[in-house]
Amino acid sequence: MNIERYKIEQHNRPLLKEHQRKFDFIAADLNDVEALLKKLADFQVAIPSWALGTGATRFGRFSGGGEPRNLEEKIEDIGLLHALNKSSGAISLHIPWDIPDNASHSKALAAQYDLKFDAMNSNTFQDQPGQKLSYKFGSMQHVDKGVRKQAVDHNIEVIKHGVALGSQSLTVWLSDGSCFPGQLNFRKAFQNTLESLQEVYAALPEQWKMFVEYKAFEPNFYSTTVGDWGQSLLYTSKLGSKAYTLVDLGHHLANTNIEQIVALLLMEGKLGGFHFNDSKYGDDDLTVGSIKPYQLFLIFNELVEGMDAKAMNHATDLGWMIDASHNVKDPLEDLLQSVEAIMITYAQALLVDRKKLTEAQINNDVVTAQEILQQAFRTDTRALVAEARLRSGASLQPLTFYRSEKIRDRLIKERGAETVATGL
Ligand SMILES: [Mn+2]
Repeated sequence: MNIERYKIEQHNRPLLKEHQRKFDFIAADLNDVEALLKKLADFQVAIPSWALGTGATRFGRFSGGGEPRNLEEKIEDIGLLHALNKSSGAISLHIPWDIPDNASHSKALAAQYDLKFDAMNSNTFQDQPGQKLSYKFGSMQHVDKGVRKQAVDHNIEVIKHGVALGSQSLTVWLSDGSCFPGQLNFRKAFQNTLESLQEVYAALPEQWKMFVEYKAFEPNFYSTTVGDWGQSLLYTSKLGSKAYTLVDLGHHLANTNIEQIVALLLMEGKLGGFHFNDSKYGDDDLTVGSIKPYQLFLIFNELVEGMDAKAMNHATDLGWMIDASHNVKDPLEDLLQSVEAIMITYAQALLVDRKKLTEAQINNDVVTAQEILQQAFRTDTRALVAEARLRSGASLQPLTFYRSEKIRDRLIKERGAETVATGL
């Protein structure tokens, strides 16, 4: 479904006056509002192909209808989001759920919607129909060399699909681990995994990056072979300069200080990418910013500080992606909310008075340090984000537009009420 530009302009028109008032109010307090707006406009968050359908728990799945039936429709859905917010200009594919029939066709379709192919994601956490060997007891860690080879070959295959689409990174998330004490020899599991990752690493094209994502638990509940940022950093350090650690917000134990992890990985030049979501208990995959917005702000604060310290480009030097699942919301509405939450928080982090914060830190002025952070966090940056969107030709209120245009109803009409997107 295409969203015509004039429709967006038509929708924006009656909202302009109110928006201008709010924007002028916040802009009056800012030093270089143009530079800030440019950073916001440049910042793009990749949408994963598996977030476009209604996800599920092991208890059930309640589809909302109109889900994309194939890769083309997934690209269309992300194109739709991008037309509304101009901040979702990338798609992250999962193999084998999204094997393109015709890569050049998919690439051309994505380009039509101004979308790039972000990181490719491999899958050795499930057995696929017809697969020779099982991943029941792990993939890259497996005691059987044949299983490890199958997992390596799959990842190399994923790289090939990525090359054809113009992607430049591979994300490896392994569910490898053990459910019971004694099941694994930890050292051997690590060494097998490292050896497997090295074989994949050797197949990376020149410009490519490899992201090693960690997760504390689930589906294994006793040990995970890439279980935390220390283990991921160990692998990526041994692998080489094209290997980076990927942080998924939901993959930590409760109350982990993720912002500190981010700061240190950036310091080491080993933070590669980010998966956004939110959670209350574990890997809940809830809408970004819906549960712990202050934590998200503190993380963004470290991201901005750490990237600026290394003169990194905020928009392009790290891979930004949403990794979420939707049980009760329309996935597209949820993704609009998630992207909005990311942009609002990024804008807040850009407002932190770094000079004053450094002074406060040097003077051990704990109260002032807290005041500075919370001053930025409590600033309503929505008008800044909306202004950046407006200037990029997007909607002032993407969610309102989505609803008033009855986009889900139109998708159901077009695709049917019973469609189920591939994925989890
Ligand atoms: Mn993830």
